Amino acid sequence: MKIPHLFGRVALAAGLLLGGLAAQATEFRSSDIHPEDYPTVLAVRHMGEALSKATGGKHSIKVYAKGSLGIEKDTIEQTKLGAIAMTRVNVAPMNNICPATMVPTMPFLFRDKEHMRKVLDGAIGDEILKDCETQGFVGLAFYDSGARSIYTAKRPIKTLADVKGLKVRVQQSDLWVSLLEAMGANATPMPFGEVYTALKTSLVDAAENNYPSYESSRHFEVAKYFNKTEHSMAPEILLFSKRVWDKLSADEQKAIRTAAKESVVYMRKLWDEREEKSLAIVKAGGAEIIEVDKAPFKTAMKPVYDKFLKDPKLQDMVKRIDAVK
Ligand code: GTR
Repeated sequence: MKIPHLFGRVALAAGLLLGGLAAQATEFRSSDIHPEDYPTVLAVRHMGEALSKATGGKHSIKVYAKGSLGIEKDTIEQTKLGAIAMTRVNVAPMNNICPATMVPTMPFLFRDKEHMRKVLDGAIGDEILKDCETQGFVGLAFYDSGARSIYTAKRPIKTLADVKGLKVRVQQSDLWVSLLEAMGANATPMPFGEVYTALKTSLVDAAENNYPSYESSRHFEVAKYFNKTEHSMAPEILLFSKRVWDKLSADEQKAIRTAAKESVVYMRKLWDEREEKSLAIVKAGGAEIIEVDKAPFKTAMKPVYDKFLKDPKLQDMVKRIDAVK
């Protein structure tokens, strides 16, 4: 083939670069329950921009924030069906679907934020993401979700005995129900969007979350004792529909994976800033931050490990996570 002038050559090069990409331009829909300024929403937007750049404007992502596409359980289902391309959820509602996601949910598993990031960035993180594939999801990345602590409406928690009999809202996951039951609580699963009213009307006595969610949801207005149990660092997960994925070319898939991984770096910066900012906001709003002796809580978690990590592969994963220095 004869290429007459420079413009032709450049066009050909660009064509080869995008050669694998499907002819159809697509705006992938992605869901999130959090508001527009939440780190997860901003990170997926950032990913969309990177994807758009990498594909010469052909592919982009539109983030539907504030739960406009539904609660996490439903958006997971819609993603599986291919009705929406992507969803950003916590690993918790994936626990019943994809067993490996139970591992990073486990109580007191990660020593700290650095340990968690190192594990999830490495081969173990990839194994967990891959485990979701058999269930119709391509796991693209994990995002930070900090440490979750129990916040209470009427009285603080200082010891494990203080949790006994408390009605605590949990995420929609069997593991989460057991986790709070093992602390002696009465666990009540419900979608995140219902928690404010549930706390306000005393349908529940408590809930548990990280600082940014405690702040952005205004839960601190109705449950002012933030008791630092820091019982789980269950991360966020970014899932792509396998149905949609399988229709894409290898180049497109690569562009999506790369943009997702890049967004993790961006997200972590936003997350660290937001944790600090949220803490300041809730304190100014009257929240009391309470130190808790965590040792008895840790001991109480043994039945949760016994019940949910029966599979030797998952037990081995926990050991490998412990060994990551
Ligand atoms: C938040 C998380 C959400 C959701 C929520 C909840 O920290 O970002 O995806 O899991 O907690 O408690 O339902």
